Amino acid sequence: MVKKFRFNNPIATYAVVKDIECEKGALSYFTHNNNAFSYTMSDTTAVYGLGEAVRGINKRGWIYEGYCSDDPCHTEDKRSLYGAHNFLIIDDKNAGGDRFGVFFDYPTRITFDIGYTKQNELVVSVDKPNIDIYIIEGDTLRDIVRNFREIIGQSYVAPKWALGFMQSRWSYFTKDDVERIADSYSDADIPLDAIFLDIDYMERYKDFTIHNERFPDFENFVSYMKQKGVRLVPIIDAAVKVESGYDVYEEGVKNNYFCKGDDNKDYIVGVWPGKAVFPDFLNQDVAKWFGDKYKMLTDMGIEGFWNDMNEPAIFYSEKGLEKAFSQVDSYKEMSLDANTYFDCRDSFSKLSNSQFDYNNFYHNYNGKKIKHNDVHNLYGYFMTKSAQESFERNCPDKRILMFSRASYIGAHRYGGIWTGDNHSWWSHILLCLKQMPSLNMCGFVYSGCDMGGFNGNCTRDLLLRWLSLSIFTPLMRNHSACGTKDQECFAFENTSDFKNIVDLRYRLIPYIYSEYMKAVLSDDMYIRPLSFDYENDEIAKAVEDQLMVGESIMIAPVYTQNANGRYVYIPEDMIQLRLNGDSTISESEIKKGHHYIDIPLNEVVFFIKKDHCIPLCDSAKNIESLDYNTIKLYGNGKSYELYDDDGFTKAPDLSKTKTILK
Ligand code: MIG
Repeated sequence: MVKKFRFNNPIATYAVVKDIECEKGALSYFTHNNNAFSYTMSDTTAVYGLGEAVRGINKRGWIYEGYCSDDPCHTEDKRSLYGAHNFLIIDDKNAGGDRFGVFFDYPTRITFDIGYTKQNELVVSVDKPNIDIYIIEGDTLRDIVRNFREIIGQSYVAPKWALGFMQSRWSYFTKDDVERIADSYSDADIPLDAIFLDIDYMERYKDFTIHNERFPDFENFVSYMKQKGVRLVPIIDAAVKVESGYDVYEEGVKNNYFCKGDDNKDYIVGVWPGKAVFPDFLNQDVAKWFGDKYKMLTDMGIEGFWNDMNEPAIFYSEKGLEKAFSQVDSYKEMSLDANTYFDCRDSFSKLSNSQFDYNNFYHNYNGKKIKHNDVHNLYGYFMTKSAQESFERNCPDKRILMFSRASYIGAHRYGGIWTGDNHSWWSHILLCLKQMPSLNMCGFVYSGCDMGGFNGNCTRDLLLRWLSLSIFTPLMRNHSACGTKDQECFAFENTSDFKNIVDLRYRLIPYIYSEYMKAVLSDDMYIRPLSFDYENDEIAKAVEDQLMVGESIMIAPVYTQNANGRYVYIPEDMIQLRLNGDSTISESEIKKGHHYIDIPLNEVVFFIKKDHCIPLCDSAKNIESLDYNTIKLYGNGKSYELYDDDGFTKAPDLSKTKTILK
């Protein structure tokens, strides 16, 4: 069902874990010409996949790049975001055409022109044709995903508490700030499982340090907060501050653990801490060394991390800065014209994340000196791998939460991802909705976006609507940038409306955890486009703003300002569940077809498939306090297959699933 085609001499990525022999014949489906692989689509062909990307669930009509990019403005004109997820499904089966999946395993920039230059041409191109291409077949779209996921290995399993609601901000500066957030949630009676620590918990942005004035006696504070029911999740940045006396820096220098320039000296960049260096995560000794550093925090009771800035993000490099200063110097005495003025201005503004830098430092990968840009997409992936492998060694008895900003397929075995710096825009609720199923195809099941939006100011109505989507994503975290308006649920009027919806998340946990675990353990998708469940339904195929969540639920969130409801396509007779403003739930039948559904701001509506049932329990202050004895089944099915475990076990076992009858 999977065929592997090798072109020339690819650099190993370890994305695929299954041994597959290379085919001798010509590449299936595509024609190949130098650096380009082409496929002709028909008018009805749909193209799915690409994980974290802008635009539709059906990716046709734009040009994308697989190239990890630190880009804080996720508009439609962008070609790449933080992850490079080069898996596509091409589907024209209903019209008698092809249906297959294809994975382009390539560690640096790759371009997917999907009907952008020519409406019916799909052209995938690379700079150097050293590449492995996998063609994945299967009867159904879901089979194709399962067959693909089987070769890339089982997705990371998050601890159960990480399915709770989590609050973040850049930054909660002090321990008092953190405690105030927890207390305000508890005063508003809104459940909460974790609070995130952004870069300011560190001493001058140095990884694996704690700012002692802001967080005195950190270890006690971690356990004090855990007693309150809230876990703390610190950030770790990719770059290490250059500072004599700082152990991480000094050990790295001594052992040659940092990426080098072509002069074989440590390549110096500027990021949060000022001058900094990049641990060479591609080198196994470095990965082990850096991974073991997390132990300082896990020893203090920390059970989760988020890895940031690992595309890697670069503000400037010493070399780049030197160039910029001398360029600007040369403009000093000139009368700047249309060209020179903009060049002068860009000397600095184009310093960040530049090709100049990505081409100027090197890794020691499998014993070879390799230019960063040739393996660019592996950097964040190997950082996450280094962390997760250290947890296996140092915390073998429990699951540690780990999610990353940059990623490549393969990284899904070691952690989840969040979708980075979105905006508090209505259109970004919809963007998140479209990213989720595509990420599931690529193995990133534990994923979510910054609920409420990272950049910009969030309003009450936006957050309420965003919540109604995010209560269904495994990672459910409210996060926002420094300088933005307060975005915690209690920062807005009538917190009871927020409580009502967050409570629903907790009431749904028996279902969400069960479905999440079943998906992960059987290489399946937890969130799917409608077309994956209703393959022969041409209307469902075109729906881009509704999703299937787990085996039994369909959601249709509101994502427009001032709407009181929306049109929903019901692909078969279903049961409509409505969370009312007074936190009661009502059930009613709804027939196949198009319906306008009223959805007031403080209500949530979703749908249960015919002959299916879902379990809901009573809400509680956090995941650990949920009482499954309160489970009731909703829907018109007869039973539900519930998976549950202690939420920490490293050996989750689907055979423990039990049937609960209605
Ligand atoms: O350059 O750590 O995407 O979530 O709050 C910004 C500060 C660096 C980017 C992350 C964001 C985080 C922020 N970081």
